[in-house]
Amino acid sequence: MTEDMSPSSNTRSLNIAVVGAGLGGLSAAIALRQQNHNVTIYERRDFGGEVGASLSCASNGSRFLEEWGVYIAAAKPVVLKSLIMHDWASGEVQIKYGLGDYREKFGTDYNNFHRIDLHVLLKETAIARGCKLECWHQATSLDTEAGELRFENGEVVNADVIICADGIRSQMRGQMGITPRVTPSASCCYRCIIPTARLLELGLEDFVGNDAIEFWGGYGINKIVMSNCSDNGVVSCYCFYPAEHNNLREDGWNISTTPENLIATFPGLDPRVHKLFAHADDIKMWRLYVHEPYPYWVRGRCALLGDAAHPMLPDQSQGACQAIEDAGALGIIFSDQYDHLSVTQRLQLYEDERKPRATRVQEASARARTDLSERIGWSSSTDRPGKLTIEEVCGYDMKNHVAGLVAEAPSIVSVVH
Ligand SMILES: Cc1cc2nc3c(=O)[nH]c(=O)nc-3n(C[C@H](O)[C@H](O)[C@H](O)COP(=O)(O)OP(=O)(O)OC[C@H]3O[C@@H](n4cnc5c(N)ncnc54)[C@H](O)[C@@H]3O)c2cc1C
Ligand SMILES: *[C@@H]1O[C@H](CO)[C@@H](O)[C@H](O)[C@H]1NC(C)=O
Ligand SMILES: *[C@@H]1O[C@H](CO)[C@@H](O)[C@H](O)[C@H]1NC(C)=O
Ligand SMILES: *[C@@H]1O[C@H](CO)[C@@H](O)[C@H](O)[C@H]1NC(C)=O
Ligand SMILES: CC(=O)N[C@H]1CO[C@H](CO)[C@@H](O)[C@@H]1O
Repeated sequence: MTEDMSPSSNTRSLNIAVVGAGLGGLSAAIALRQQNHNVTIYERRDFGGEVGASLSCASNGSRFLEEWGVYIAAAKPVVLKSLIMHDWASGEVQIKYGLGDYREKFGTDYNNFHRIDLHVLLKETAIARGCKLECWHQATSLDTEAGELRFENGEVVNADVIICADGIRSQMRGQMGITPRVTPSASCCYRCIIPTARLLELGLEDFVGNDAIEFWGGYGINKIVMSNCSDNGVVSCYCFYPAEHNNLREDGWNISTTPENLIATFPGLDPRVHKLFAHADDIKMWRLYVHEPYPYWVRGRCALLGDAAHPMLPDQSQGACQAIEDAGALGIIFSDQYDHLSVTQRLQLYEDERKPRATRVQEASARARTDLSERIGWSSSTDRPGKLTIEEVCGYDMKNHVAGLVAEAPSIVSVVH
């Protein structure tokens, strides 16, 4: 496989392999397919293990979904209208921060999805657009220079570009020579869901129909984040508590606990939330880790994307949005406009475009863990210099930024790791 030195032509398509069919990998596949590349997605499993909980998608994630023509309504989002802060013990509403003019200001709705719905939608869209999806292909090794990918099942494939979107525990990252520096977070999380109908049966109508993300706590480790995420009426709760509380060594996506234990984890909390917990479904533990930013994201023909590149704490609700932005950047950079650049140059441009911003959001997510006032959207004011704001996150104009990088930094032409 030779470097792309051919003169620019409008039909030059590349063979692109994407490792991992999570939200990031599927988004990348859709964005690259949109630019007429041939895309194959390799997923280690089938899709049994998807996590049932809410996932909010701010405008600069939703913006790309709209640009790619993803039919967002099919994933039945709830359009968020406000953020509500409750007193921990009494549940009294302390602040209601309206997002009323959000679409006008930022161009799209603030969509709250049930993550399985978004996953199914992206998977179906990718396939309908002509991406190939190969399940039961667990990637095991990578030759970054040759663009060669090997799988546990013995298959070997070559590609012009390999996008490694294999999640927070990425194996491909190690194949690219990166050893993450990871520490367990002092916060751990239980998440659970409950149908709207059951809330009504329980007399918890206060939590119905608010079109809001509702918080209890958030100054210190304890924090409850509740939101309605599906027009079928599924309410999802994220419940953060000190990791030392249950001294669990176990890890994984499928560790359950009982309603009794969930209640006992949060003594003194609003009795209405305890009542909800007592009748919640699918209560699962989610261990959290802090990853320091990696030294680089790109090697040879390979690039990291999504959680594989910048795993972040969930406290800004930006993990999926940042993965979608990564995919958006690939779509721009692998468009005809930049096909005078080689694959290596384009991937370097991707890193230059994305790494500073994703790192900034990653750091702001860590700060927001024990300080709700750092959460974007919670307050859009600039009450602390350097604070990440909703304007910065949602007012980001990536196309101009990429064009600026190309214009101002001819060095991308010569960078080699
Ligand atoms: C409970 C929860 C709540 C969240 N809430 C929000 C939110 O509100 N807003 C938000 O923006 N983000 C949220 N996030 C973060 C967001 O879900 C992630 O940042 C996003 O899903 C990352 O997508 P990804 O595709 O990079 O990784 P993943 O979704 O982890 O996907 C990786 C995929 O790669 C596959 N894979 C792994 N290894 C291999 C291999 N070797 N070969 C082949 N395939 C492989 C996996 O099976 C998986 O399908 C939340 C995350 C969790 C867990
Ligand atoms: C992409 O796929 C089409 C149709 O299968 C094929 O004609 C074309 O050669 C492929 N492009 C590359 C770069 O392999
Ligand atoms: C999760 O665990 C439950 C038992 O607690 C089991 O029935 C289920 O099959 C598991 N799911 C997955 C995807 O492993
Ligand atoms: C969630 O939103 C849907 C549609 O907007 C609505 O029908 C349902 O009652 C809401 N549930 C709650 C708990 O707010
Ligand atoms: C990359 C991207 O979608 N940027 C948009 C973010 O939102 C602002 C405000 O709507 C737009 O102007 C940007 O184009």
